[in-house]
Amino acid sequence: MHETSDLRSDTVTKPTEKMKRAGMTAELGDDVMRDDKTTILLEKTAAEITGKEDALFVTSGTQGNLLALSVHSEPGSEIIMDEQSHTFVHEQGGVARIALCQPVTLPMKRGMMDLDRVREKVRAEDIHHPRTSVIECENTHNRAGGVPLEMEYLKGLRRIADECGAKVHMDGARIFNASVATGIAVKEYAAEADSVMFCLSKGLCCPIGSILAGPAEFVAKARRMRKVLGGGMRQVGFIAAAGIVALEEMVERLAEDHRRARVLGEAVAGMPGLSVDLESVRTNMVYFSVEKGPASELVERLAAEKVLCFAEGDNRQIRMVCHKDVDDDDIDRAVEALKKAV
Ligand code: TLP
Repeated sequence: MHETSDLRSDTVTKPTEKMKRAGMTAELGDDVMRDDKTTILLEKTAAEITGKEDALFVTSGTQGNLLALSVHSEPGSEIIMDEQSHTFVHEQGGVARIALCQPVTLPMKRGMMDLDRVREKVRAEDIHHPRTSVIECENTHNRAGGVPLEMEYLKGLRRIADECGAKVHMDGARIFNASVATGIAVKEYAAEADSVMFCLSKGLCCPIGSILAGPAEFVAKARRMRKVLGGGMRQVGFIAAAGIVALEEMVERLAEDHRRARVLGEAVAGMPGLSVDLESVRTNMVYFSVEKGPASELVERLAAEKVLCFAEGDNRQIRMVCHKDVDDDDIDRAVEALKKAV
């Protein structure tokens, strides 16, 4: 039994022994000089998996999204994204601050914006208007409960972007969760976007790092910009080695996290005082609403029972995330703690 049941995020996952060994024995070089063979292999593998020409190892998902949105845009242009997206809510306004773009936001349902409204937001060419440079989507969509996006939606975004000459960027922080849940290949999802970012440091359990994949010219520009952001790393094969292990060995097991999230979601559904939309429990997350009192108070009572999680949104919701370091006993403990604490 774990000392605590840590359901705060899949970012808390610890690297496996094999990942640590891989780092210790990796072939290393200066990656800014492109001498690090391990990083080059990780990037090549990631490009193949996403079906893109090239890929770049970046320090974090936030950095990957920022690079993509900066490279695809011009200062003063607009980026369409949903108002619950990680980029809009959790990335400190990096698109405004560093990419010098204005975000245009729309509501979402199950992680998807209404396509007619997206089309309405695209700017007509006019000397007074900013241009629409990028449309962003998030797959799986975190604040929608970790739901995978529908292919029809992605194809719709692609069509709109093509009509107006904009790019599509996919924040695929958890694209492997989407793929494992739906059976749709990562490559197939990524084919609808110009660029895709995915995280190695979440459910795939790496200690650090994300990937940004896209056309070779785009990746070359992102590599340059990564340097100016201080993200040019040297013997980074030390951590890239864990990424190779993750892509080889940690993807299929995500199904276990999804199964546990389902068990947890169904237990929560039967509890008075809590409500959960079970249709949104498709991958490794369970978001549920607390009918009485601020969710943060329930979070504190759960912590006293050694169950860790976060209050979300307007402090009415709680998020619990399943991952490699959460087992069946942790789920049982979370259910019992909830029964006691609600
Ligand atoms: N999400 C974290 C927190 O920042 C909220 C989490 O615990 O879920 N895109 C998506 C969809 C994400 O959920 C996250 C991280 C990121 C991007 C950013 O990744 P990092 O943390 O590597 O910058």
